[in-house]
Amino acid sequence: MAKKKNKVIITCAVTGAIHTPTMSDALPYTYDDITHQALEAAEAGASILHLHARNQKDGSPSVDPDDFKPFLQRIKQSCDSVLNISTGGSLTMTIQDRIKPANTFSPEMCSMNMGSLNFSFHPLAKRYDEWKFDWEKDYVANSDGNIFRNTFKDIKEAADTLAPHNIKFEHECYDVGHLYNLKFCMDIGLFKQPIFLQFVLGILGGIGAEIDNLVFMKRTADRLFGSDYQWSVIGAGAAQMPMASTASQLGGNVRVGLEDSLFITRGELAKSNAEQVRRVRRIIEDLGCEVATPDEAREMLDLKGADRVAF
Ligand code: KMH
Ligand code: ZN
Repeated sequence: MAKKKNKVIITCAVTGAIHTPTMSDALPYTYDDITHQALEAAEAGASILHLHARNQKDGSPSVDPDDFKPFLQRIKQSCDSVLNISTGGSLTMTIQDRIKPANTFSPEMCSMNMGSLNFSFHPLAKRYDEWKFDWEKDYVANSDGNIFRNTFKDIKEAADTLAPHNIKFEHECYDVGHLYNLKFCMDIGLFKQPIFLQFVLGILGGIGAEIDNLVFMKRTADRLFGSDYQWSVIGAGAAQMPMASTASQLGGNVRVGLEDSLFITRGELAKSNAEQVRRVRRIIEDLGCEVATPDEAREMLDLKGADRVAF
């Protein structure tokens, strides 16, 4: 998997399952808004769109394929970006439900979470006195009791179920141990090179968003996987732009989007996903790199092609 010199792939994760509608009016949850914001992000330079679905009426996370279909088709018809379907769902869902959308739509890419962890955002609950929807407060406040479950058995079930689709996995690694989990899974034949790693830094329960930790993850991956892999970074919350800037200078790719940070700068909510994409693009270009087009991303990640999806 060749890294094109100086080319950086921007992934935009449009809505996710961490944040809730009360936290930002910009967080999309209707089919229309997810479509609109995904297309704007693509236009701004996101060559990969990482997509979750939500319930239309109240914005709660959904893994119902019927909640993906309307926006997958519309986004595909109107832009060339690679569509990446989450298999993360939300923290309380089973792996069987979480993989249904990818198994139904056979996208070019989907996420693959490489280990279990405490995954909490309960401190956010204190910031709000009133909530737009009934489900939000408990969802956020009770996340201190959540384990994001991705056992070896879960990973094998996801890998075996999705194997016929030739999907490129975004291997989400929230700590160094997850890289060893991935290596083990490769050794038993679940995943093959060339792989695409997403280092996730700054989730409460995972490794902290510090440059030392990013370098540690990268050096560990170099030892485990050699040179035939691509990597990208998510810095959660306030770490989003600092981690992205650093990654672009270390030869990596970047992920932004309202899934992982609602802000454009400290204390200021982003108006849209596209605003974050434009900001990171400007940083990347100012630092002397170029943003990869969707076709360049397809070549860099060795993807099957947009004509081989099922939507
Ligand atoms: N929001 C990320 C830290 C997934 O979609 O599979 C986790 C995530 C999981 O993106
Ligand atoms: Zn996600």
